[in-house]
Amino acid sequence: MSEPVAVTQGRNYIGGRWVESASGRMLESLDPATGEVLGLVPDSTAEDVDRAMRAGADAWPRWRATPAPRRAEILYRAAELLVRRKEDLARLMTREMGKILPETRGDVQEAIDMTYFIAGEGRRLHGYTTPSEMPRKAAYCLRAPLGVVGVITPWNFPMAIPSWKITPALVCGNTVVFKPAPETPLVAAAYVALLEEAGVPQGVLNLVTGGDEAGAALVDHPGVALISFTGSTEVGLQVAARCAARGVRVSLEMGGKNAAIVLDDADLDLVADALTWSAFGTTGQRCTACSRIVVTPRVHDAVVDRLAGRAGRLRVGSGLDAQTEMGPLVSERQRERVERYVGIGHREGVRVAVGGERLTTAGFERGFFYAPTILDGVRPQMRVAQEEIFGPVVGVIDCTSLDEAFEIVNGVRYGLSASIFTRDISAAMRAIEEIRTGIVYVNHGTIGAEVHLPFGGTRQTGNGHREGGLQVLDVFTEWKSVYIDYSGRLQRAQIDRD
Ligand code: UN1
Repeated sequence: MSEPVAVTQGRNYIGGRWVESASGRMLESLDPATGEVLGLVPDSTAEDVDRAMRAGADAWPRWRATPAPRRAEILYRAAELLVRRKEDLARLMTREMGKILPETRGDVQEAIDMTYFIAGEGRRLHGYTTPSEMPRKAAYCLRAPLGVVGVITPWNFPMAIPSWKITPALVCGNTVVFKPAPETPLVAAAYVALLEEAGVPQGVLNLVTGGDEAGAALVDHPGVALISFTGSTEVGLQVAARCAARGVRVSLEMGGKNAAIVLDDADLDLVADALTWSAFGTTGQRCTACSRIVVTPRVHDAVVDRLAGRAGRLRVGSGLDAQTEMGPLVSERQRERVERYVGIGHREGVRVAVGGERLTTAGFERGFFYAPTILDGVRPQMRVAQEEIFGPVVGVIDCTSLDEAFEIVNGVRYGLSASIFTRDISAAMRAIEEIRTGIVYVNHGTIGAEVHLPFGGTRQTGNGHREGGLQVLDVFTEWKSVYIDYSGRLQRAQIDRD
């Protein structure tokens, strides 16, 4: 038996205490499979955010002075607690977010992987030494923390994505104010409670739940050193503009419109497995989800038939049921968005190969279910081929050459992930070269990034930063270059050359 999850409902966590919102206003957290209310959490205001920011600022000097290997010890303990509580956390996550249990276990596992990986940085955090151009002068550079950082996360990976941001922020010596998505505050609270139990000192990590008001107050707070944001491109660009106006650093992970190319020589059984998972895993609510399949005419019908067969047979239902293969959308709002896009597709002249409707059969009445949907006859410039839908909808687009396929894949404003299915090594190598996304897969779908490689995208998927990998350290630290002159005289760089 695993231990019970220490979920703290209905409170913010500020300065080491679980406290009410100053306003007393609350938000509901719903189970998307049943519509049932799971909890009430503070709908925080600017005042709550300000308290959390002050707590973070007060805690910073001590945390910054704590040696990084000691900071990392707390993270190792957190990883061990995550391992022990994995099943309970996954169940809570399935209830609050809707995705099926194997996937919520994967989400917790991703947090475990990230926490172990980044805790290792406590004994590395490498800078480098390098010769100076002058004699008797030492030169090296090191990483310095930023201060109090603001972390704003989405609901689709309620534990993995917070861990991608919070664990590197902490190991690097920053303090954190964490504002999770309003759809998944209970998982966020459970995660923060676990970090508290692991020994994160008071004020080093603060949680404020809420919606737009809390998010805006964090972005606009004069004390915030960095905003690390994952969410929609629309909101992310506003965050970036507000931060730019004050010269605040910002790291953005935003939308995707990920494509898979299927060539004539592809293994079509593998394609069916991989793309069913990529398009309908997490009910299509991944920023890496496959939402365009670019096919050659010879395999077009075979790909559509196989995928439509698989999609039509997917068992849709509560994520807690072991038989279920696809859960609900996270909210009625997301379901309406999917419906709107399928309507747009109809007007643009696509053919619905399978799905294209809400599921309202017995047992589905109150949940936010939608059928796995394949749109055929999609053309590259259609809105359904250009805009992120974030649901279980994938469009099939024809191409007649490899170059045209690359043009289609690259012809969107996003650049997160892409894949190619082929046995031809030259075609695969050309895809790696020509596709302008942050992640490229060969003979694999578009989802499934691992924590120790950089994660992020080009163009409007991001702003050049990467999470995961060692690259994430560049988000949460500032480089400091150090020169120590022990010659005992003035040596002018670039001028005194003899
Ligand atoms: C996201 O959808 O925001 O590569 C993250 C993947 C997962 C992470 C997705 N490891 O699909």
